[in-house]
Amino acid sequence: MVSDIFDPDAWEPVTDEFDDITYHRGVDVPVVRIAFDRPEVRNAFRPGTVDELYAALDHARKQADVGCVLLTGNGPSEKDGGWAFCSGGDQSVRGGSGYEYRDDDEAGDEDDPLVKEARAGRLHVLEVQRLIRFMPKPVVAVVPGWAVGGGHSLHVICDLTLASEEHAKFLQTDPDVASFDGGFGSAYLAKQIGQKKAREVFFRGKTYSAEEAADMGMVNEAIPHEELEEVAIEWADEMTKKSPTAMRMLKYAFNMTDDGMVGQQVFAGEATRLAYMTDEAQEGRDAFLEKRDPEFRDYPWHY
Ligand code: S0N
Repeated sequence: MVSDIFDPDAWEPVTDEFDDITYHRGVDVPVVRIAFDRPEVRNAFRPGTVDELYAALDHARKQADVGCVLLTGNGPSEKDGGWAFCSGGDQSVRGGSGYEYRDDDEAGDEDDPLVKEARAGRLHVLEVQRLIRFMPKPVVAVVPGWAVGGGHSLHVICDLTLASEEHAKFLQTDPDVASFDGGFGSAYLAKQIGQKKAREVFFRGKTYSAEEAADMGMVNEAIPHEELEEVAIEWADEMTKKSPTAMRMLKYAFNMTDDGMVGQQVFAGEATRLAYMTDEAQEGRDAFLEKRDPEFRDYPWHY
C-alpha cells in the first residue's frame, strides 16, 4: 500500500527501483506523483532519500509529456497512524559536516557511487530545492501531515501547496536542532508571508494548522484529508491543459525577481529558445552554413 489516500486506479508506477520514495505517473492526467516513503520516521530524508528524490525530479523535468509534479508523503505510519509530508533531515544519520550514512544503514551500499558522494556530507537537499525552483513546470506540495524543518522548506519552494485540513501541520524546528536554511526556506518564506510572520515561524517554532498556513499565505488551500490527492489531481488536470510555453515563462517570470542574474539567465534561456524557432533565427543559421551574409533586412523591427 502506497498511502491511505492514494487512488491506485489514477496512477501507474514509473519505477519500483527506489527504496525511500515512490514514483508514479498519472493514468489520465499528464502529472507525476513523487512521494517520501518513510512514514515510520515522519518521512525524514536521509542522503539516499535525497539522491532518489533528485533522480525522480530530474526524470520528471525531462518528460516532455508531463506538465506537473506532485510532491507528497506516503502514510500513515503503521506504528502510530501519524501522517507526514516530510520531517526534514533524518537526525539519526546527521554527521559532523551534514548528513551521513550510519554503518547499519540498509540504503548505504558501500559500492554505490551515490552513497560515497552523500557520505561527503553535502547539504544536497539544497540541490533538490534548486531543481524544484527551476523545474519548467509547476511543482505542487501535497501535504498530508507534518511539514517540518527541511520538509517545511521543501513545501515553501514548491509553486503551490495543498494541505490536509485535519492532519497537516507546519513547523520550523531548524534552530532547535542547530540547523538553519538561510536561503529559500527562510528568505523566500518571508516573501510569502511577510518578515514578521516568517521570523515568528523560525524564532518561536510554533505549529500551524493548514487553515492558519492558508491564512498566512504559505498554503493555497486546506482540503479535507480524504479528498487531498483527488483535489491535487484536479489542480494538475487544470494546469496541464494550459499552454506549456506560457506556464514555463510565467514560472520563470515569477522566479526572476528573487533569483538575480540566475533568474534572468533562466528566463532569457527560454526567450532564446523561442527566438530560435523563428524564421529570422533560422536565416542566421542558414547564412552561416551557406557561407553568405544574412538577409536580416527582410525581417520586421516589431513595435
Ligand atoms: C515531526 C515531529 C514534529 C512529529 O512529532 P510526532 O507526531 O509527535 O511524532 P514523533 O513520535 O516525534 O516521531 C515519530 C517517529 O519518527 C521519528 N522522526 C521524526 N522526525 C524525524 C527526523 N527528522 N529524523 C529522524 N527521526 C525522526 C521519531 O524519532 C519517532 O521515531 P520513534 O517512534 O522510533 O521514536 C517530530 O518528530 C519532530 O520534531 N521531528 C524532528 C524534526 C526536525 O527537527 N527535523 C530536522 C530539521 N532540520 C532539517 O531538516 C535540516 C534541513 C537541511 O537538511 C538543511 C537545509 C538547508 C541548510 C542546512 C540544512 C542542514 O542540514 O542543516
